Amino acid sequence: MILKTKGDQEIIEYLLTAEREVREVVKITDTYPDLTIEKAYELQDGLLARRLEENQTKTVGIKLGLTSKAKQEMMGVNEAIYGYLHADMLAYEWEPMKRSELIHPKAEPEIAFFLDKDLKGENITEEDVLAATKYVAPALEVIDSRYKDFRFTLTDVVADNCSSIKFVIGSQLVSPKNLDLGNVGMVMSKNGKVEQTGSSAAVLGHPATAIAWAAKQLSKRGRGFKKGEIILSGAMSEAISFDSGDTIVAQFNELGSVSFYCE
Ligand code: OOG
Repeated sequence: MILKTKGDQEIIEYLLTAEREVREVVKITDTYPDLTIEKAYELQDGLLARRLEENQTKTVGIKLGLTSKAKQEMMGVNEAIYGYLHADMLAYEWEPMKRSELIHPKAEPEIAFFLDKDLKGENITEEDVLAATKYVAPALEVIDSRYKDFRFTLTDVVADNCSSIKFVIGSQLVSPKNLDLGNVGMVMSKNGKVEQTGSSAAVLGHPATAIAWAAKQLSKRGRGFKKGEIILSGAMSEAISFDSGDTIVAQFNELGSVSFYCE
């Protein structure tokens, strides 16, 4: 599907239809090469509103993306991004993920933060982030860019809600006070074979630094993180592709593991 020059609402429908029909589409900057990052976040908001309405769901948190050098290099960009998590993206370890609902999925290992305080303002520090965090947990994010061959520019991916589609949280919740969050090792395997290793240090040096960065970005738009929200702090390694029949496991030091099976 190729986008002809159209208004914002048509761009939003174009991306929503790609997701709904489970098919990849030509990236929007092929039609709108001058799309700015501000405009891309506006489109993301528009898409969010439509998706919440269409799926009768609600926002449960925020995901950060491109927070690691590995991911930035993989995508040829040098900036982090954020998007929204909806309740219907939450998947469970015990429930097979349906390959038929996904275009070309990839899994990313991340640390999830559960907030028990609001976090808002342009001067939020790493300490503020940790003080507002009740628990952290191991997580796998499934990304499924709506764009052909998973290729896009920064503005394309922001408009597409940062490729989000699903996320799985492991069962072990740990207080951030009880571990060195800046140095959590991780091994991700597919069907028992190690595919990626990484560290939370890859996430802008420390995942709380990435969240403080996002708090600043959100505050520019009069927003912030809210008590009760889940934050996915960004991939700790490169993403891996998976297909039906695959089991993905990410094992984290001190945080335990998280896994899913794709049917
Ligand atoms: C963009 C989203 C990347 C992360 O944690 O780096 C992301 C993509 O690679 O499709 O979620």
